[in-house]
Amino acid sequence: MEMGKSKQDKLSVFLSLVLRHDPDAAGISLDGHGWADTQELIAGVNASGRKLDMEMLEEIVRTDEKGRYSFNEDKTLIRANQGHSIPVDVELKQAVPPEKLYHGTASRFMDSIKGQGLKPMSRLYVHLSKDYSTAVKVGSRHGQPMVLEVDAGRMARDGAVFYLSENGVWLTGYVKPEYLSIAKEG
Ligand code: HQG
Repeated sequence: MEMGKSKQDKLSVFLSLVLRHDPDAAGISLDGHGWADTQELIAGVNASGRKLDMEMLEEIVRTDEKGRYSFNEDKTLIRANQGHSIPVDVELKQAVPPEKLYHGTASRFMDSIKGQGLKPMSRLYVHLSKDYSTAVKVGSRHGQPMVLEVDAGRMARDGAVFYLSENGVWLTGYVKPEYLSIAKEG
């Protein structure tokens, strides 16, 4: 069945909620690695009053603009690749970061960030992007965007651990203020 783009976006927002933050919203649970049973998820989404079948779900996983979701090999399980607030281990791969990474935030958070550094807030990790333009988009979700440059290379040499998610988001536990500066546009 063909899905309109906006219908697909709405479903994807709900899937993000269920697979990252609140599986109970679809009456399901996730295992320790963040996996949901695909058929249970489909049934749960339908029971919540939304329409979803396997074909639609496959289309969402295949075409999601950020590659947010993955199936296991035989598609019996599905999970979000990153972004969780509930404590699951999605088997993130540790990786050596580039010298500079970027974090998009809103100007109203800047004073607090300057004082406290970047904290994961409600999520498991601080989310970082490899390019400035992605960070602008992330920041715009919260208000007047502000982009911070993170001295990731130096952080890593100082012992910080970084992960690269399946969909290309860089993650780390916390960024001290000493590694942060205001990014120059580019
Ligand atoms: C801010 C989206 C005050 C932080 C995006 C951010 C991303 C502080 C907000 C992913 C702070 C948390 C994650 C401090 C951090 N004081 N504010 N000390 N430390 N903050 O949504 O990074 O579309 O949890 O700057 O593309 O905005 O969902 O994190 O503004 O990859 O797939 O606290 O979500 O992806 O906000 O976004 P969030 P985020 P999806």
